[in-house]
Formats: sequence, C-alpha cells, structure tokens
Amino acid sequence: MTDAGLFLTFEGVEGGGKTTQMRLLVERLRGLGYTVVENYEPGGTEIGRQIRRIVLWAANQNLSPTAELLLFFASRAQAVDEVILPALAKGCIVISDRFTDSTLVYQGYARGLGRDVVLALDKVACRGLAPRLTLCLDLDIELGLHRARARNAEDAHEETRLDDESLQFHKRVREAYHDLSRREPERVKLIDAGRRPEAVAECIWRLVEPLLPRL
Ligand code: Z5A
Repeated sequence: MTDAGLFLTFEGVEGGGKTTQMRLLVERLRGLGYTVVENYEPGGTEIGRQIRRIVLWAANQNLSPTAELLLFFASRAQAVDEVILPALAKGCIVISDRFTDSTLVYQGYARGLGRDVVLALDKVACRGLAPRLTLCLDLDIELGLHRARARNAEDAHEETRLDDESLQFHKRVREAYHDLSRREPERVKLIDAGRRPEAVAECIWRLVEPLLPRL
C-alpha cells in the first residue's frame, strides 16, 4: 500500500524529542528537494484536532480507557484517509509524529487493554498501512518528563492528561517500546535520545538515508 511513497514514524516516551527531531529531519529532506507531508497524532487534521482536545485535555479525568482507545483510532482513521494515503499515492515522504505503535504501548500495554484489540482496530482504521521505519526516541523516563514539564510550564499547556499519569505508567510505556523493537528489529529502531539534538539527528539520518527514493 505504501509502494509509491515512503512512510516514516517517530515514537517514544514523553519528552524524548520527537517533535524536535521530526522538524530537523523534515527540514533536511526538504532542503534536498523531497516533498514531505507531516502528520501528528492525535491531530493532524481539523477533525483530529477536535478529537485531540477531548483526549488530552487535563480536565477530562473520567474519560474511560475504551473511549480513549477509540478516540485515538478515530483521529488516526481520519488522518489515514485525508492526509497519509493521498500523499503516499502521490509519491511523497510522509512522516508522522506517533502512530499505531503509540496505541500499542500506551493503551494496549500500559493501560492493559491488550495488543490484540489494538491490532484489530488498526486493521479497520489503517487497512494495512504500516510505517517502513519507526524512529523510537529512547530516554530515561524522569529526564523525559522533566523536559516535557519544563516546556509545558513555559507555554501554559492544558493537554497534560496523559503526562500526569504515574511514573509506573510511563515506565511501562518505555518497556513496551523496548519490547516492540525486539519483536520488529528491522522496522523499530531505538535511538538514544539522551545526547545532544545534533547527535540524535545524525543517528536518525543514517537510518533514513538508505531508504530515500532517488530524486
Ligand atoms: N498517545 C496515546 O496514549 N495513544 C496514542 O495512540 C497516541 C498518543 C497517538 C500525545 O501528546 C500524548 O498522547 C502522549 C502519548 C499519548 N502522552 N504522553 N504522555 P503530545 O503529542 O502532546 O506529546 P508527546 O507526543 O508525548 O511529545 P512531547 O511531550 O511533545 O515530547 P517530544 O515531542 O518527544 O519532545 P520535544 O517537544 O521535541 O522536546 C521536549 C523538550 O525537550 C523541548 O523543550 C525540547 O527543546 C527539549 N529537547 C528536545 N531534544 C532535546 C535534547 N536532545 N536534549 C535536551 N533537550 C531536548
């Protein structure tokens, strides 16, 4: 399904630097002349942004785990149909800040809803679409939360419902990413995000460059 274009995803623990690294990668690719389409989850479309507000808003503490799971997939289904598949069909490089692996680790594993239910919903929402490469930024949980909270304090962030989960929850998330990279070592690459942003970016570039289509 992704033959025409190239689909890459960024994943990882809170505050790992996904947004920072995605921006650097997109700039580098565009500088070389590639057409790059960006997506982020939840969000990425107008409808996705409305869903994002419900699912991440700190005040929605009583959102049920099943409702949360379905909302993440609702946002993703919209992005797949509206943004990702059309861009891949045109031969673009599509990069998504989080995708189904986030649901596997946060809802499937850390919330305990299970892998099977997530993969079943993925079949409905994504219809076989899967990233060619997943760049998973790996970082000590406490350092990542510290980075994310420092940034949130600066911009009076209200989308912190999941950031406010226990340290145990975030540790399960990190373990689940490690498990994912053991299950799919060719696709899911763990990247040490404790280094300077430039060093992390170089490591990412070494993984992405061999996959790039000829211009
Ligand atoms: N979620 C879910 O549960 N299920 C799903 O299916 C999906 C998502 C799709 C999305 O929140 C939340 O939803 C997330 C998972 C859950 N929750 N948690 N917890 P989001 O999109 O708002 O946030 P995020 O995806 O977790 O990312 P983030 O907090 O925005 O962090 P980040 O993108 O990884 O990092 P950053 O913004 O690039 O960097 C954070 C700060 O660190 C910033 O001030 C940077 O300047 C700084 N930084 C970045 N890199 C470095 C290095 N290398 N050194 C030092 N400082 C750095």
